[in-house]
Amino acid sequence: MDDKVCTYDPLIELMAKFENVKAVDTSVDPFADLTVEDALKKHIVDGIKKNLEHHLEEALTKYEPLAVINEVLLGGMKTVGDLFGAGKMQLPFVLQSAEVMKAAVAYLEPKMERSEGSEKGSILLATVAGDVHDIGKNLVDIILSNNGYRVVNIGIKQPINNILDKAREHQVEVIGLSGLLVKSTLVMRDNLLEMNERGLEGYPVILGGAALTRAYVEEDLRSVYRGRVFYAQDAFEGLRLMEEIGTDGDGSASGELEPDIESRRVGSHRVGDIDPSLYMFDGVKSPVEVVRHIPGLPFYGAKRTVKFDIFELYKYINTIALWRGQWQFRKQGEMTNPEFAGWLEENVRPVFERKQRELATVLRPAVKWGYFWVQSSGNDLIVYQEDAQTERCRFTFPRQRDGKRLCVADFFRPVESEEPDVAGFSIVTVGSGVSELERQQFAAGDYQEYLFTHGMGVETAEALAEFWHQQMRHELGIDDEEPNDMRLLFSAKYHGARYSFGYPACPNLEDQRQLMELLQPADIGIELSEEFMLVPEQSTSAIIVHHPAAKYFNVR
Ligand code: B1M
Repeated sequence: MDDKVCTYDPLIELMAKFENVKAVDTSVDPFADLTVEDALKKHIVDGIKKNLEHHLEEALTKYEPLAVINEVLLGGMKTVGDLFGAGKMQLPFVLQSAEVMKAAVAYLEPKMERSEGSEKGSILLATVAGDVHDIGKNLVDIILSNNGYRVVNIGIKQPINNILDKAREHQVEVIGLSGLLVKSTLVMRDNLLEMNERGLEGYPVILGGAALTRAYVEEDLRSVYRGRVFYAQDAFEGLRLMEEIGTDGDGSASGELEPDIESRRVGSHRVGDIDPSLYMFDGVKSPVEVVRHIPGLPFYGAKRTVKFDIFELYKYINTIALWRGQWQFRKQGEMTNPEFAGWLEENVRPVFERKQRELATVLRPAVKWGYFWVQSSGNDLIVYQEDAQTERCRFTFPRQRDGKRLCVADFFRPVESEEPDVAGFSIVTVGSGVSELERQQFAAGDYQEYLFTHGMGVETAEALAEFWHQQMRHELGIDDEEPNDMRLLFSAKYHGARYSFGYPACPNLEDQRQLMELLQPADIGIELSEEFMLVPEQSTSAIIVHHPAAKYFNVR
């Protein structure tokens, strides 16, 4: 090609480059022409900290500091709540508004008279005994404390004695309990019984967390507790309930009155129990065929690795789970699906890329994994010593009562076959640094970053488990069905399956103890708490099953 000839129009090329760049006129003050009240509301609703103090000072020439909070700023937070409720505002932006609210209150507080109580009400928040889940309760804290409530957040794994002591010490009006584990639903029930016992039913109680159902709380638990007990599906329902309790409303979603305790049924919505009869083998197995070709044992016992290219791992992050699940970016208004996908790419991918860089040295991926000789017997999986004969430990899995009557044990050769089978186990962590950073960001009031960091920790742990499961399929030689699309990988469209203890096909969390014995993960810094939770928090474990028919299923 003659390099003196220009084959394109430089002006058109230049214009194309700037096609999507919007000109921002930085000389325009977004607060110009607004009254001070509207300016402050705009700070809150749009999450803008710049010039906040200037507008607060201006407001202080007109109002007492407490009135600035109650009459102006909280109005802004109310708009935020309404927008969120109407699906017009995303959680990360709600948190940004809460950050501005916190900064404004911190600025005004020293200027208030000591006697000026600015609280609309007060609540103690705790995650119940045995449960380590923090973020749900902390989101409730952020929303309530930045909407004028005094929140005493006493943290995770809280026994009822401590909850009640702290409630009395801090003179709170309401007790809020959170928990994500199935067991926590029973702990909450026990806590309510204990409160009855001690004659403390004067405390209204709000319960939240993924393992609960509205029916369990509003029917079963209401029949147990002599006081008032409410279910909050999310932080904003918690806020609404606090408002209703404060005005002496009954707080129930349906507006019904205090339940007639005697007439309530108990038991139909119990979510905490695992029926022991599901673990008993009645001789009827599922129609899963005995697998003919068993993979060779790659090695017997456990190995560790800490060598990872973190940016390679990031490729295994399920962006749907992170962006929509953890970060809670939701479709706004009339957006079509393709428009939303485009919006996410434009607005959320840059955050994702920034967090990848920021957390590259904070996340410390480490894996322990191994292979063992096994055989099944009824609902049991027997794990053998290296001689493939001496029993080392045994897992008992539940069996579906109806339908296919599936049970994890059926995916392995039975003792009668006289040939040993192979099972894999894995345990992965991204370390404790990310949880430490989260705690700092939460304490500093960097709420949006807190949510982003937490989500990255969670989904990198999950990505590591997914990535390592793929390595194990290679190692086992069962990589004949590897999907060429990440979305199919995330839907488990491959040969075999990865079951985590505590999930529906193997719900017994206590089985973590035997897995720990097999893998000995102390050398990658993982320990098991008394309540069978993994420490560090962002860790996950699994049994790896090579049977081609192994897929996820529920046992009820
Ligand atoms: Co796992 N996990 N996990 N996990 N995990 C759950 C909790 C589980 C319920 C999933 C399931 O079975 N479907 C299950 C527990 C079941 C059980 O008890 N048997 C489970 C399990 C089993 C496990 C492991 C044991 C699996 C294993 O490795 N063998 C393991 C344990 C980890 C450990 O011990 N450290 C594990 C690991 C993990 C990951 C690391 C991969 C990851 C992160 C965990 C973490 O954050 N520490 C993870 C995830 C992401 C989940 C699910 C899918 C999502 C949790 C979450 O981040 N929610 C979860 C299933 C689920 O919740 N659907 C599950 C987002 C959070 C903001 O919501 O806390 O619910 P949430 O709070 C909400 C509302 O609930 C409400 O408002 C909040 C904000 O809107 N709310 C309140 C909460 N408290 C409230 C209080 C109120 C009012 C509202 O007033 C007082």
